[in-house]
Amino acid sequence: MPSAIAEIPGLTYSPDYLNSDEQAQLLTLIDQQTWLTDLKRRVQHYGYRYDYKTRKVDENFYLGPLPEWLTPLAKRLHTDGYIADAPDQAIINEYEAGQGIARHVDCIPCFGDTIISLSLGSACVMVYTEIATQHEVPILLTPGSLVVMQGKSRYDWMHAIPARKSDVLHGQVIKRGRRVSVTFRKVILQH
Ligand SMILES: O=C(O)CCC(=O)C(=O)O
Repeated sequence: MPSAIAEIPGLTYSPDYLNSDEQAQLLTLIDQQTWLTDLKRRVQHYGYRYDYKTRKVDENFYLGPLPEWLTPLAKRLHTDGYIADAPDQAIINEYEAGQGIARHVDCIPCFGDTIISLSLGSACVMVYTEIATQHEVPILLTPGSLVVMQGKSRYDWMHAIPARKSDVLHGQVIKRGRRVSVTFRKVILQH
């Protein structure tokens, strides 16, 4: 395990979860769907719509089951033991070079204890920040990899993708291209 990952309790990183053919097929399917354009970056929401204004999901935002083309992957993550319940929500984010996502903890009352992000396209650095200490740890996410947030990494650390065109890691400049991520979650409904 690279030492940076060991600094973040509860974080698992699995490179090459999807092989290059699987990555290309999934990216083609994603690009055949409709992108939402209300944010700076384009997104697609499945299962439940996430409301960026109220920062939550509830039963009124149910869109239907995950689409047929995404369901096998959601099930595979579950049967491979990455998540206790099969995910029922996915957000696909597209980042052109220079785009990012502000640091955040995924909605605690809305989503279960496991958040899984699959990377496609370009590599990028995700920066984890421990809330209590503001200690930052950059983690390189390569195409086909999974990053799984559970425990402290899910609840006590924020994650962000700085909006920049390249990342510098261990003195090496890594240029960014278009990255597409698929983040899987299990929704918790409040009653
Ligand atoms: O792009 C990613 O890997 C992470 C996306 C994310 O943090 C989110 O959708 O909340």
